[in-house]
Amino acid sequence: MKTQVAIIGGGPSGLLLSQLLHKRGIDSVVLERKTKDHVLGRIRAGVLEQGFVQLMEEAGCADRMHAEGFTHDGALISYGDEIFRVDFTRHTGTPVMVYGQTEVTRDLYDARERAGGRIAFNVEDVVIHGADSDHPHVTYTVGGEAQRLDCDFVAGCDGFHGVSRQTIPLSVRKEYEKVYPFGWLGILSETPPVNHELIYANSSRGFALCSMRNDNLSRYYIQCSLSDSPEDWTDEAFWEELGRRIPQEYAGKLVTGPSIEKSIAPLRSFVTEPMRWGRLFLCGDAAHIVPPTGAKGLNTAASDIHYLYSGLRAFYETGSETGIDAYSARALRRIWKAERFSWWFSSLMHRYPDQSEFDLKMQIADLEFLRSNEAAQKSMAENYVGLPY
Ligand code: RFL
Ligand code: PHB
Repeated sequence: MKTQVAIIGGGPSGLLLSQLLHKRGIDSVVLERKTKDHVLGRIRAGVLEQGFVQLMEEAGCADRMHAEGFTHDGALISYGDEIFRVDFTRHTGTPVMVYGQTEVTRDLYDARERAGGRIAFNVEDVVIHGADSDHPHVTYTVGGEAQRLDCDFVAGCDGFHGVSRQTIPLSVRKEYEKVYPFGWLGILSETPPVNHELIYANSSRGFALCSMRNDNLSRYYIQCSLSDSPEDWTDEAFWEELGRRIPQEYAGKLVTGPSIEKSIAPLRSFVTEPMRWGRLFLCGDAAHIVPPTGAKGLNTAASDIHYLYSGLRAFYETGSETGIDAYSARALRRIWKAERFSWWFSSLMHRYPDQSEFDLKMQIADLEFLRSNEAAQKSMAENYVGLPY
């Protein structure tokens, strides 16, 4: 088989790139290790930046998002007995969009299928060959049968555990990592959200987040120990703990119900450099991870796709390699800022097992400053709604 761009990974990064390229007449093939249902079963991101929304518009996939998604102008932050609101729209002129990653991915799959896009599911043993040559190719198996895909470029959109990053030799690749000493236990429940905006809570019992997908679908998280497993937490225990961590006026309004999904995510900051090796480009979680506190994971994946798509478009339309040559540096400049914001917001909101009394005072002082200072809120709002591409 032959294509212009071989895309490893059929998550949101790979599908968005494939659809954007298609709109410009550039052919791609997506290779996905799992089934479509498996990809759609992952409950992940919920908050999308305006830049992401615009890319979905450009991809021709934003109609349902605009009809069913929710525009949020701000979010609440609580600590101790204090609660305050950061108004994103007042500070930046830009709201965020609350629309689940599952729905984004479904819309992208629908668009690729309508356009007759080639997506292979259940692919195994993916190997990228000749990434540092002008004629790379990818080999893989489907149902035990060996396949070969010849291409001009390879986009590694295969997430943190994929093969693309590992293809870049260790002599070229440098990795930066911070692992946090706690995880997030998340549940999805068919209950009305406790508030119409998100609540990020720093309590003496640990972090909690009240989020949502729609008027009758709530997403809640609590900081948990890394040794916990979802089975350790009954729904009752989860609701009780959540109620203890959020301000009383909201705890009293919590509508509880059975969870329809329950999972634990570890928290990690991770960046690999460079994001390009020859004709292989890394995008999204394949290249970088942020702790979910700032809602930046999928959004940084989207900015990578924007830079790569622009570079590939220029290459195919004019022959210019300037965009693809600049890809890694441009993407990383924005990623490190999102890494900083996610690290800062995580540090601000969680209780650390080894936190000294001094550390705690610093955290409270930082929260006090944010609560009372317009410039600090503006800075937070600018980062939360997304820095410019
Ligand atoms: P994905 O989604 O991991 O997709 C990669 C795809 O590649 C496939 N794959 C392979 N395919 C072929 N061959 C191989 N060898 C392969 N290896 C892997 C996988 O099966 C998969 O389908 O990466 P992508 O596309 O880069 O997307 C990244 C996002 O999924 C991720 O950054 C976000 O979900 C992070 N995230 C959030 N991001 C936000 O912007 N806003 C949020 O509100 C937000 N909340 C979250 C989050 C992530 C969370 N978890 C569980 C980590 C909340 C949580 C709890
Ligand atoms: C979510 O709704 O899943 C969500 C929202 C905000 C975050 C992280 C996750 O910071």
